Amino acid sequence: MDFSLSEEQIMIQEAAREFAQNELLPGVIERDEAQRFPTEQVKRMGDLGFMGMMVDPEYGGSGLDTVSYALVMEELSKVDASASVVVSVNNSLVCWGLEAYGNEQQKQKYLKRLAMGEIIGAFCLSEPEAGSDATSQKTTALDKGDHYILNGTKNWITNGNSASVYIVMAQTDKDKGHKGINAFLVDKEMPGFEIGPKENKLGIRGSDTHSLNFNDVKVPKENRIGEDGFGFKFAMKTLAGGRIGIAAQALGIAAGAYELSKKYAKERKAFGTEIVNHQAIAFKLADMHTQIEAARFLVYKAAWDKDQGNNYDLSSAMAKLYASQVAMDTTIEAVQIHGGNGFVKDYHVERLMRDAKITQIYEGTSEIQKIVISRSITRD
Ligand code: COS
Repeated sequence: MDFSLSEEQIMIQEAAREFAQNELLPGVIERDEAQRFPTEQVKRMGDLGFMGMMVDPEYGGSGLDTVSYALVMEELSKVDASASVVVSVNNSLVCWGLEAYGNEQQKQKYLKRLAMGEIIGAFCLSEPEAGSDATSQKTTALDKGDHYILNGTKNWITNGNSASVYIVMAQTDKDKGHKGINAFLVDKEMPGFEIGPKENKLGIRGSDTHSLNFNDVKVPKENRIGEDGFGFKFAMKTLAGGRIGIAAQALGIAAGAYELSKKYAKERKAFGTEIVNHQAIAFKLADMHTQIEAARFLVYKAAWDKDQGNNYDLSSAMAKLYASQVAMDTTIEAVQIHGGNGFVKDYHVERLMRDAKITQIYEGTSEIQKIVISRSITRD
């Protein structure tokens, strides 16, 4: 067993840390307040190779492993989870799904530009009545020979307006249940495709989350991913990898809040000494550090499983379940350690606390992760 990172992984981790400090930190509070998408920062992350980290260089990607991707997600999320979710969706849900299951023509047309960060993508599974219950897709895709006609609504779509290409799951044959679902590549310009209102959110306010409407959108058959009826499996396989990205995001949020708290505790004085000298504070830091380290091992193990070609449904679900709980617990304690200062925007921890909550909800709620875990461990 070897817990050390390779030289290349350490270099990538440092590059992400530096970028987060120098280019994400300035303006992060204002972007959160104004719900402003980090357009310039996303462009820079494309230049740094963060938008298509695991994609083969043949398709414009960085050709890196999943552990490197998790390290980058962790570092970015310590500072700005609104920017890191853009990275996560583009890498795990869009680029990975397309590279793994798209055909050559689709990869040439979409993957290269996505992986280089020239355009960004969105993944559209959730609906007003199909969040956790993802097989209940109401969006329809009627087969019309050489094309499909899409109708319906998608909800809570990350990169909702900033994306150029959307992977959309829709029901083609209702009688076949989940085996009648397909996944499609939909261009923003396709007639009948409408971006709905932007959501006003508790956290990750810099990311743009929208509902989407499809009104008789004509999608050529060549834009279907995989065989007829592969859409639900496609979504599940893709989400399993996505959960590693979100688990790493949760880990980063927790680690960011912990680092700020440790620094603050060494500076802030109360009762004649730095507050770190009071056990009430020091023990909180001890718990945070221990829980973060445990979350880190689960996240890296899930990433490693994926890199080894092992099944990672279980490890990614455990990593997301645990890391998101640690993110929530740690950020609440971080606000407590900061006291009155923790409750105001300038100290960052209240934002990290708000951002932590979504990691227990998107890409499968904690309750869904428990379904995946319990089914997996009781299968035999
Ligand atoms: N990989 C491949 N196939 C998978 C899979 C996975 N990780 N998970 C499920 N499937 C397959 C099953 O094998 C089944 O196919 P078969 O009938 O051919 O065996 C099919 O998908 C349906 O699975 P299941 O019967 O388990 O469906 P359920 O309705 O019970 O739901 C859960 C399964 C709950 C796991 C699924 O609906 C889910 O993950 N929901 C959450 C969705 C989500 O993350 N939403 C967030 C949207 S993105 S922000």
